[in-house]
Amino acid sequence: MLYHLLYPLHGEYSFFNVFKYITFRTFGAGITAILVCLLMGTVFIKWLQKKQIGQSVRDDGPQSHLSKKGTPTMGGTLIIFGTVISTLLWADLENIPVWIALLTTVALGAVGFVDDYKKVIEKNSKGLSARKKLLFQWLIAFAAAYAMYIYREAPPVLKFPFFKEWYLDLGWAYVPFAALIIVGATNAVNLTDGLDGLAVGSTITTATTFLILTYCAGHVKIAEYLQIPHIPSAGELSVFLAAIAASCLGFLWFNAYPAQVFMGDVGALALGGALAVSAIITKNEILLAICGGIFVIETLSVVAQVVSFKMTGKRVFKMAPIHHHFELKGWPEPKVIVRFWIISILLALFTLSTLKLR
Ligand code: 57M
Repeated sequence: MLYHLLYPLHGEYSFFNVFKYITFRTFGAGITAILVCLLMGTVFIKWLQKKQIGQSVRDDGPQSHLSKKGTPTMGGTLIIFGTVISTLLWADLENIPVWIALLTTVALGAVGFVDDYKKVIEKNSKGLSARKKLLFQWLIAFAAAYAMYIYREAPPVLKFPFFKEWYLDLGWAYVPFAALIIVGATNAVNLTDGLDGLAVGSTITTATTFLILTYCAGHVKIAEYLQIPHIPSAGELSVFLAAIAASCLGFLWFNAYPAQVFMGDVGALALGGALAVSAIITKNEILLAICGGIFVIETLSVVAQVVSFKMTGKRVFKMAPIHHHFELKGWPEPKVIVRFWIISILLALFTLSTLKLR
């Protein structure tokens, strides 16, 4: 909004010329988002406690989690609020990718909100049935994928890191493929959100990496130099991703061990959607799997555990997702969290290195 209000005045007030620059507005969105979350966090948590919007903890999980019962949850609404406010304030609101990313994030967040609401407020432990939850996720994912197909600024191909000349022409199959990425990412973040700050920390490294990737993709000279697909409108996504990363950073202040609040499905589903759309628009689907490797490892650990148990009756891990396996091995929760963050940071650095290693 500020871009549309203030940039036109740069003739009279030359300072407002800065609103033309994505970098300036990216910093503005980041600062706004972290301030909104930090300033509203304490009040929001107190409100959640007053309304008794507390987490119920399953008794078949690690015993150390039983003490977490009653921790305020649905804190993800704060992340979404910080993201929406900052993006609407600082982004170019005529940019289609920003609207696709924002609406997908909010829509998936709404599915998570209903699930959380049923579980926590209506005390219905099942929440939204898995079938309904998946149906709404697929509907939103297909809508986002179709919008990205219609408004695409590059051929519907799957690009590969390192091998710039390789690509897989998906044609119309791009739509179901992109939808699969969105549904996969949203559930992967959801599964990962099982330790204090684990999911939000890994989202911060991934969103920050994609902030850089989207800026490069949107910059004609940088994209040409790095030999990556130039997606003219993608640069504006760095404003949205700064809002996401900074909102998560503000939320982490309260979600850090021992957590005062959990993000809930409202946050986990929203964040997965935000990362997936940003990756698809810049043709970095494979880089998302690398940079968001923690989310992939967590999901694969569940698949391996369930398949192994079904086929052999034996478990691969002490408990899945894999963060519980390390807890049951005796690692204190903070050690599991920080070590997973370290892996996330290393994967983010490796992802950025592929820009030059093409
Ligand atoms: C999402 N939710 C956390 C919190 C958070 C198929 C199976 C793998 C599904 C999986 C599952 O239920 N996943 C749901 C994970 C839950 O966190 C809430 O959920 C929101 C995210 N969606 O925001 O509101 C618990 O996680 C802990 N937590 C923290 N700090 C945080 O910042 O400590 C969350 C956020 C919270 C809290 O204890 O209550 C969760 O774990 O449910 N199931 C599982 O993950 C279960 N694994 C399992 O059943 N493994 C089996 C098979 C199915 C693979 C096996 O290994 O044989 C584990 N989770 C629980 N109990 N709760 C273990 C059993």
